[in-house]
Amino acid sequence: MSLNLHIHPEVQAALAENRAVVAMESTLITHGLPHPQNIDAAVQMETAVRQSGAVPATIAIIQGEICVGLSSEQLEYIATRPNGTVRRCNRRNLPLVMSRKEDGATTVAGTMIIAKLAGIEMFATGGIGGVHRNHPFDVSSDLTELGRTPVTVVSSGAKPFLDLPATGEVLETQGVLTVGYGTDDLAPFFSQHSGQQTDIRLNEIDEIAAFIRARQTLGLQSGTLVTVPVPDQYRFDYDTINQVIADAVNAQDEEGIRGTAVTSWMVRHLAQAIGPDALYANIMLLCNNAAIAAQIAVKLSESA
Ligand code: PSU
Ligand code: MN
Repeated sequence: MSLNLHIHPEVQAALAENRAVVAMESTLITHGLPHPQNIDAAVQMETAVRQSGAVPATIAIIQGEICVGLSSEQLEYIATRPNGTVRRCNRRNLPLVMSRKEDGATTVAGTMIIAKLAGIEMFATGGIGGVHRNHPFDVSSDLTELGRTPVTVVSSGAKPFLDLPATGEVLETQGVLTVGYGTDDLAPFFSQHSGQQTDIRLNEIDEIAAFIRARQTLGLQSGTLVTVPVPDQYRFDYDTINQVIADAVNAQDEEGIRGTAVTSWMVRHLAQAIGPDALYANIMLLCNNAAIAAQIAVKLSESA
């Protein structure tokens, strides 16, 4: 069986001409955001990528076929599947979704694998997975994927209900440089500061692109994490949000939510606890991250 990536013609043309492309994940669409805001968010992210001069490539598995860059019909399809019918895909179950011809949404880990196969360096999302609070052995495969797949993920750090110091330690072990774009902090999703430092603060897109080039030149198989704080006007007060999250983590433990169910449960729970502003901030930070990933992709394509 040879690999057949369905690369959207616009993405294919951009890659062939060495123009900037930005990959995006689909778990965000199927599991991270409610309908119909999930479609709006995906479209707005694609628009943000275009406005910064790059071509968007949202990645999903449709009936077992790997799609890199979705048509609006394909986006609508994946965004409207009934709950529980789309499998979240990372390294371990991507082949399963292909062999069973299922629909699959790629997590950060799954999207990185496919972006690499398609030749895409830059990838924009909201928050990566990490180490769960109180469950130090529940470590998202996003972190190990960053250690073994050379793709740059631009995100607002890790999802807010995770253990950020432990997440930083695992990334260090995995050989992943964490970059704060215009900040010293590993971004904590909804707020500006986390108290958890990145490895390096870089204020210029040029500097980030130069680092990625050097990593590529060395042929390293590890990726890079660029964290971007939520734009000022949408951020939440750090103490307030932390209290909401701490309560949510307790509720999760009390209800016995474990393992792969945690992320989806938390996202729903926090949306309820924080209210509509959380969803709005989430979409705004997604678009901001998409624009920054596109700017880096443009720089990289100029220096290629
Ligand atoms: N952000 C959200 N909702 C999500 C995710 C992120 O608001 O569902 C997804 C991302 O795709 C991320 C994944 O890669 O959760 C991590 O899940 P886990 O902890 O199960 O590895
Ligand atoms: Mn997990």
